[in-house]
Amino acid sequence: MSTLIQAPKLALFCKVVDNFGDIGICWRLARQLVDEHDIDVTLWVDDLRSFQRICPPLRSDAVHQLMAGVTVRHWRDQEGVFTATEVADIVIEFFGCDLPPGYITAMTEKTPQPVWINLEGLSAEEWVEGCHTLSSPPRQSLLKYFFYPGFTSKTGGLLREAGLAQERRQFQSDSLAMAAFLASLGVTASEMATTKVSLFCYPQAPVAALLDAWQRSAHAVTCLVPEGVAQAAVEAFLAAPALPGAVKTQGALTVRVVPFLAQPAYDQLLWACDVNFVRGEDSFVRAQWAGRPFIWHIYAQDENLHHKKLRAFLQRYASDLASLTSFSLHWNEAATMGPDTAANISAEAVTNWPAQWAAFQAERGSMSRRAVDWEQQMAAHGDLGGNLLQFAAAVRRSP
Ligand code: TRH
Repeated sequence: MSTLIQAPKLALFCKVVDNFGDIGICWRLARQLVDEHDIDVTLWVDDLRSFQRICPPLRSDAVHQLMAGVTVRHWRDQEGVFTATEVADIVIEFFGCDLPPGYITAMTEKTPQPVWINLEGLSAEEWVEGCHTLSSPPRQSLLKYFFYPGFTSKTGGLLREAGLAQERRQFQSDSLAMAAFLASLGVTASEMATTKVSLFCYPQAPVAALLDAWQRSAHAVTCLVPEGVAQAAVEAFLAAPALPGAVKTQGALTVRVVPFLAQPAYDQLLWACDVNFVRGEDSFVRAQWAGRPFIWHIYAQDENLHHKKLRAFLQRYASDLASLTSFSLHWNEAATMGPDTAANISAEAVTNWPAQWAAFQAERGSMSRRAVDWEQQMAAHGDLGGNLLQFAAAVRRSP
């Protein structure tokens, strides 16, 4: 329980731009604030169907529901009149989503005024440190603060539950539990003995070329892919619909489609696999808590801005891991023409994927050691939820 703030109310506003990361992050943060800090959290979210994919017990037709101690409100429009008493003590807008104007007006009427925070996206770039906790000019007498997750002590840190490392270590040291989990996804005993890879990426990833390389790999690979991920390439390999349970072995590769999992089970998938392909923001961070080598498919931005972000992360994480850097750059089609060029040509056309995979496999031991060091290094910065509450408490105390 936080000693800095006495059970405050916190409202978290989430607009789902696309996919699952927006709600994935907000849901994780909301639960942690309830579980570990005893905060009274209301999560406003505009897309309950996407939410339900990562949290199956959620009702997608409920305007108002309680889930895991979090009040979930369906944020249907920008209309609505709110009173000051309905306004939370801490108001978080995720990724700069526009709060309902009526809510902002009510925020101005509340005494003391709430702490208003814009929770930003994750980046390893250096400028983040300079912008973290800055405020914008007052709007209707309210200041809004920008809070940046990040990888250094001058940022807000990363989302990480207090008991996570222990839970993961326990799971990974219990071979029966891991085998039971994999078996529940249909993984056979012989597949368990192979290099198990989970695959989560955007549709443009060069999956077909990698599947081809794995077929020719010296060691057997089992690729576990949640339903709906890399669908075109997976269906081409399977020559069948990519539905849960679909499986095919060709050469050294078995591809097995697993259900799209609830968020906690997805963590277990990352813990149970030897290598994880992740994407976006939340699965990318979860892979960092899995203690396993991982490859990040970054969310694409205009003018290849994401290549800069990818390089910034690799610089921090993998400066001494050549094969990880090379594989990651090729996977993101960022390898060919040097930094920041718009004229990037398709990496799929030029990448020698069998050689990339062989080099990656050879360096896996160093990557696993790096994963352990990195986790400790990141833990020293605290965690995003705790840091956010400390910051809010400091703002409330300031004159
Ligand atoms: O789904 P993402 O691509 O999400 C986002 C959004 O696109 C967002 O707009 C963008 O800003 C952000 O990426 C960078 O990837 P992400 O962030 O990894 O979120 C996926 C969530 O889905 C994460 O919480 C894990 C969860 N998940 C499951 O719960 N079960 C599964 O089977 C899988 C594959 C993922």
